Amino acid sequence: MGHSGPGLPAAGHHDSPWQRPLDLYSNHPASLRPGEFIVESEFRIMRDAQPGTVYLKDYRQPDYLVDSTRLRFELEPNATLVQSRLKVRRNPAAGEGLPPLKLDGVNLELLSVAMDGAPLAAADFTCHDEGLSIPVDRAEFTLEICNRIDPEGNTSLEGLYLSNGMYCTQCEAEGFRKITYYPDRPDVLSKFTATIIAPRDYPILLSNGNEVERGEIDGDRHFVTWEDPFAKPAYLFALVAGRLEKVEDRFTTMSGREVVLQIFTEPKNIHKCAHAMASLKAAMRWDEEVYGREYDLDIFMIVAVDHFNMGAMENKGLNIFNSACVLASPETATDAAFQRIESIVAHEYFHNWSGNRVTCRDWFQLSLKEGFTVFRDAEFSADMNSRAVKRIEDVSMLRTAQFAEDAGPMSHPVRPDSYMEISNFYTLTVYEKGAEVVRMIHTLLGPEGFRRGSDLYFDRHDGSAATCEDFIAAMEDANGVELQQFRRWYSQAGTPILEISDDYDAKQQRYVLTVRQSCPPTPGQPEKQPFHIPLKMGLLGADGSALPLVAEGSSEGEINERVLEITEAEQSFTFENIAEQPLPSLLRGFSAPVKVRYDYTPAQLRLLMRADRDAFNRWDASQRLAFGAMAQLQRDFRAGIALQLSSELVEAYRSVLQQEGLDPALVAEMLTLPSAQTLAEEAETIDAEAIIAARKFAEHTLAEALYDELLATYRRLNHDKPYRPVADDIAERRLKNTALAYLCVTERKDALALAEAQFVAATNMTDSSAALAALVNRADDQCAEAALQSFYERWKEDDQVVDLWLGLQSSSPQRGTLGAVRALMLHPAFELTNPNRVRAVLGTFANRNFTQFHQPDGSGFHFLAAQVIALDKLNPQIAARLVTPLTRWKKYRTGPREAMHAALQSVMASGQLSADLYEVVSKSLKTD
Ligand code: B3K
Ligand code: ZN
Repeated sequence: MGHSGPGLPAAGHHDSPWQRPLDLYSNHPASLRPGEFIVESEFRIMRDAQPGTVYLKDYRQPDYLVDSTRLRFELEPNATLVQSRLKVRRNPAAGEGLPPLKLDGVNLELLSVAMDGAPLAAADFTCHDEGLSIPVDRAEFTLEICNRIDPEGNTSLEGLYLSNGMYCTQCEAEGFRKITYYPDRPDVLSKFTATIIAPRDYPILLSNGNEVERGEIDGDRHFVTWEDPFAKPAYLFALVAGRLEKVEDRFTTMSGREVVLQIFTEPKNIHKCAHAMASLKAAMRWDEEVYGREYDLDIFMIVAVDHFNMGAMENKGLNIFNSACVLASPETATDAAFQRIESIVAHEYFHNWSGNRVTCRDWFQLSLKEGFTVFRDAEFSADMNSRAVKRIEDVSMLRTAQFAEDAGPMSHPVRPDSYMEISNFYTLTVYEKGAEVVRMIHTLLGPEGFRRGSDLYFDRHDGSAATCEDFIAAMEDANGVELQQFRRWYSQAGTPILEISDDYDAKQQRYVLTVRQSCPPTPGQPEKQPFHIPLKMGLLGADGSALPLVAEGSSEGEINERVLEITEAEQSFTFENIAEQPLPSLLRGFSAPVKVRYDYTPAQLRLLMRADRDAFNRWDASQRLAFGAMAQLQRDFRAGIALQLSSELVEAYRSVLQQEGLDPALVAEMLTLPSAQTLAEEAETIDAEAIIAARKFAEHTLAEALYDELLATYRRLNHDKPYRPVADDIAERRLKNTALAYLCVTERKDALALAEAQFVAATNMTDSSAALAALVNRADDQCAEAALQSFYERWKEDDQVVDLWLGLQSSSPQRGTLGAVRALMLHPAFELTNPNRVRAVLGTFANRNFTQFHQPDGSGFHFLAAQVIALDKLNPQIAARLVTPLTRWKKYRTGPREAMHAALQSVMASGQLSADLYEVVSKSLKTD
């Protein structure tokens, strides 16, 4: 029995296009083929030449608002019919007159357009490559559009597409225009209703908000209608249809409302949802406790999909996740995966307030939601796990990858002022540096002040689209402070450098710290104004004790940590009553995203490593010590001098292993040498060969010198505890496996036997994959080969483990040769259309296999270029990301520099590039 409900077809008796079933459309007077519409020549010219640039300074309010959006989908793999009915209204704030209505639309087959029920003829409007322009003669009207799309042919994974037979969407930033014609911009907020019609063998049909109706159609199809009571921009729209199973739980909010929580996956993965569910509940509670934010719908859904361009997406009430960021079981997921899931589930959930309830006015404001939400998820993870270790992980990543981005050709401020393709600006700068900027506000205002500011921000802007400026203004107004200079963090790109010197006057017992700040030029910004920088610091006495700090003229009582506010290009701070020559502990907790230059001696660094009360700075001292030693090794390598590792470093590492009572995860971090990528970022000119030689030598020397201590550590921690992904146990496993990796570097039989034994006995993926990695990274590879094979045989049905298996090989300096990587691409498990596979094989090779990617003949660079060219035809977003390592060519020493440049040029010369790839490559090739 057919069913007729709101917005649903009932056998073709209705005359508005909205309700007309598919077959009637082909006879509709307005159902013309897209080619029959007039094509605006300027758009064609633009597309064939190069993509245009969008500027923040050109922002204008939308001419029209959309009060409600009704959507109706008839799902078919190659011909999905999309009907929309929009209640449109002239935006009174946008000016006089009735300009044409401009709707975005890409790769759509237009079937019909009607205004207030009257079909428009082809001559009544303009249709071009990027959308529609419709003349308007009234201030309010209903617009009905019908178009067709091809989800199966959509490999860009943006818009509506198919992943393993499941329909899903990704609309941020500009994917909704690949679904239907719409004002696809975040400052147009509308109430959405969506009806999904699908064959009955797609039992699960989901969209945002609450389910309001469901029924059968024509015997073999069914429909579900969803209504989202919260107005939202189109980028938060989502649709899912598939053969899925779910796990369900409940959460009672702080005001006592009950919320249903559901996680949907393919049936084979349904046993892997418990951790994501627990993380979700913890995040919901945390946001209530720390920010006073409560969930607002009756249902919250998460869906895991295999083909996804990034980690996850915060669509209102219906988060869509990359499977790798939601599915976990102890047998198949590493500790790192458990922690990643916890933080991404939280991140997407937190967006419900920082992103959805308060959204962004335009995409230049992306950091408004992303920087803030990363800060929120980082604090959540710090509260759930070890705060110091979380901070170390985040800062390592920032220093390695974000600092490199800030110094490269794509460098941009946290709030960019122009872009060609917004997808290229989902960057470490917008996310991670943006989070550091929010953290600095937190440091400057203190937790209570920050909370006052966030409360005001949410109150003021709830239900609307805001700017970074609004965020700072709320922080200022709630606290009666002024952050004028601080705003430069949003507008100036580049990593500031603090050069710090000091002077101690023993007679006066006075200590003076002098700070000079500068910031290197970045594209389009040759000169920078001084930043407002919170510099958290303390002073240590010779025995490591914390010295009391009294600032000149201060009436404060005794404290031993201060936040100095740096605002000038050069500034001095005087401390009185300092009884002995102090050792400064600077930028504690990494209180600002800057580089600190201070001439520490190795002995001073060892004191900081041992005694600083700030755990982050203890680790940072270990890094500085290692940087110094590694820089010396690189110089010696180039000078042809026999390499010798500083005994300071060896002894410092030994003390770390011997010191009692330290958090094992912190010990593991302190024992880990800076990665080749981190060394590359630190270098003035990158000498890949020298970095590889220095790192290898240092690792071997440390492993040999500390063998006994490492072995003792390994034995102490290698116990049979049932697996739990909790901070203390994760910390122990991390140190144990760090020790194992070092032991195996020696290639001693005993060490390899330990790895083999662990590989065989492991009952969790952390220990199993760590043992496999230790084996794979050895020179003699017979045993490694056997281990790899048995691992694959055991796990070949599990996508997440197969990704791990691929990544282990392509990151291996021994086994991940170019030939091996090519072979992995021919493996049946590899798919160029699956971003997780591409990341596991190609991303890992180019970003984490420094040795093989940087082969002196340049073969790695040309290989990457060829893959990028192929990928651009399928998935431009992934192609534009994958090319990143080549964009750093200017920083390399001659030889690799020219080879990387040539590889990049070959990408440019390969034909018509996507806007995504064109932007990255053209900006990188610029020589200014
Ligand atoms: N907001 C999404 C990112 C969308 C990326 C589009 N290219 C995930 C997140 O940051 O939560
Ligand atoms: Zn986000």
